[in-house]
Amino acid sequence: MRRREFLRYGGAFAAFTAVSTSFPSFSAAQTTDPADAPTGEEADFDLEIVDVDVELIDGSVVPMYAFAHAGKTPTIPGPILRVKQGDTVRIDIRNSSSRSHGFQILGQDNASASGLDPSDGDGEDKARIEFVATKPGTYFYVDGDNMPINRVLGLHGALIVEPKNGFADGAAKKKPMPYAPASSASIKSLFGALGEAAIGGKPARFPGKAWQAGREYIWIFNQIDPVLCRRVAAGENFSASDFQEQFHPRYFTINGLCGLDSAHDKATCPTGNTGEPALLRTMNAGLATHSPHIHGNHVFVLTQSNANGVPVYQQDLFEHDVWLMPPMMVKDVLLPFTAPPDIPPAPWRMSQEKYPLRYPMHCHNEISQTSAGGSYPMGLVTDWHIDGPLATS
Ligand SMILES: [Cu+2]
Repeated sequence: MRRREFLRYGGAFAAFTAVSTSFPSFSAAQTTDPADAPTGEEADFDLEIVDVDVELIDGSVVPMYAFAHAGKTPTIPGPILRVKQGDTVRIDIRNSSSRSHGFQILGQDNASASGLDPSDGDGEDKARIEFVATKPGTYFYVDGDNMPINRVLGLHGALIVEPKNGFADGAAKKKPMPYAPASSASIKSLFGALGEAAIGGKPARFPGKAWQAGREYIWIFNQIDPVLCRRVAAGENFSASDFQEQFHPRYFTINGLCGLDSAHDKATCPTGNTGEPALLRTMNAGLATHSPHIHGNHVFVLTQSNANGVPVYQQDLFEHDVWLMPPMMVKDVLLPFTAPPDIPPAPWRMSQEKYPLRYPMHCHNEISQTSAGGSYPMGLVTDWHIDGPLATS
C-alpha cells in the first residue's frame, strides 16, 4: 500500500499539463514486432492506483482515488495513454490503494482486470492486460469495479488510439486526420477541406492550414460530491443505485480543474491562430449530463461513443453550438478556428482586429458553472483563444 498522497491543486494541474504535452514519450506502444511473446515482455504502461487527498478550488480537501504511472505523481484524470491502431498493448496495474480495485478500457476487447486486492508493497503484485488496439478514436479507461463509484471518485482517464494511415488525401499526405480514411466519407471530406484554397470564384470554406496530428485537446468532465467522498473513505459501502440517488455534486471539473484554473491551464485551453483547426476529445466521467457550449465558433461532432464505449464515426456532420454529454459519453469534435463571423477584418482602419480574441466554453447545465454551492463561475468552464490572424501553411 502506498501512503495516502496529497494532491495540491496546483500540483495536480502541473502534473496533468506535463502528461498531456509529452505524449511522444508514450510511443513505446507504437511499434509491434509480430515475434513479441506476451509473457515476460515489458509493459507499455505500468499503472498504479493510489488513495489521494485532493485540494479543491476553494481550498477544501476531499479523499479520492487516482491513477499514476507506477511510482509517479498521481493525477485525476489519470495519465493519457496513447497507442496506434493494430498495436499489441500491454498494461500492468498495481493496486496501492487501501481498497480493492479494477481496470477496464471500455470499447476494447480483453482489456479489463477486476478484483485487485491491495498490494503488500513488494512490487510483485500486478495484473497484466494485453489487447490489440482497434478502431482509432478516444476511449475511456476506468476502474470497472464497483461502478460507478470508483470511477466518479477519480479512477478514469483517456486512451487514444491513433490511426496507422490517417490521411484524408491518400498518398499526398498533406491532410492528416485522426481516423482511418475509410472511417466516414464526410469526416474525410471535412479534413480534406481544412486549409483548402479558394476554387474559382468560390471562397475557401476553411482558409488556413490542414489539421496537424497532435493538435488536440482532451476535456474530461467529472463531478465531486465531498460528502460521498468522505463516507466512502470512512469505509461505507454503497450500492450503485444508493450512490447515484444520494449524489449531490458541489464541484464540476474539466481535467480535474474548475473555473479560473481550467481557463489558465495550457493543456485545457485551446489556443492557435485563425485557420489552425484543433480536435477536442470530450469525455464525461461523472453522473451529471453536461452540455458544453462554445463562443466564437461552432464545432463539428465527428464521433460519438456507443453503449459499449466504441466510437461511432458520424456520417452526417453538423455544426453544433452545444453538444450533449450524458454520463460516460465520449465525443470527438472539431474546433475549426475559423474567423468568427462578427469580427470585422479591418475595423476603424486597423489592419485587423486586436488579438488575442478570448472566448469561453461553458456548460449550459447552469448548476455546473458553480463550485461549493454557488461560487460563480468556478465550475465547468474554460477559455479558448484565437491568438492572431489567418495562418497559412
Ligand atoms: Cu455562452
